Amino acid sequence: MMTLYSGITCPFSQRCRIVLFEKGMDFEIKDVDIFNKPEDLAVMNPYNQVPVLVERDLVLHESNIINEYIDERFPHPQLMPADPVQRARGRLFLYRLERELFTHVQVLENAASTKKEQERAREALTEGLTLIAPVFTKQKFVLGEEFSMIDVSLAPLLWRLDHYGIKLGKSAAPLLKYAERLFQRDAFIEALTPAEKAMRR
Ligand SMILES: N[C@@H](CCC(=O)N[C@@H](CS)C(=O)NCC(=O)O)C(=O)O
Repeated sequence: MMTLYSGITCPFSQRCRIVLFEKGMDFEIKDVDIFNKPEDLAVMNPYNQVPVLVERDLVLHESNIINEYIDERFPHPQLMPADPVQRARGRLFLYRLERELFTHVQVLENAASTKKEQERAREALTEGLTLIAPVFTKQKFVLGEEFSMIDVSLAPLLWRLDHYGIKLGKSAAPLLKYAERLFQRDAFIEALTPAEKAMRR
């Protein structure tokens, strides 16, 4: 059985919880308090961060790498596109999400960030999200009409917009509609921790 070490408010851990629930197989989630980390976390992950996935002698860290492994190990429903060209495009999207959006999420999640750094991160996220919003006037999900791993990776940020103090303008309405579609999925709802539920009323 797979065990996921997961932070109860960690957006990266939330990605892995969503995938585990989408797959509907047996797994165990161990909640980690990131302000009081268990000693063995640093043994499992050299960066001493959650999420970490353990399955027998396999120990993985990095949310997107964990998720691709779960997707290949339990192929139904498949979350990375089956076609190699689309799959490559999907990986590029995942890379760009990290580089252009989630680097700023890291700043907002880091208790040591200054107010100025946080403000800059909010501005960059507002700009980045507003830029991708028009995509959702034409299609239901990031890659087209099918829900995929890229939607999984983006969802935890969209869930936290109010929590992070990010207010998007009218032109981002298609993105917010898309977000509601993600939030209604059974696996998304099941994967929420009580602390995450409290982020949105
Ligand atoms: N790139 C990593 C980021 C993981 C991450 O930033 N985890 C945070 C919690 S959201 C953490 O464990 N922070 C504790 C620390 O860095 O000391 C991933 O995608 O899994």
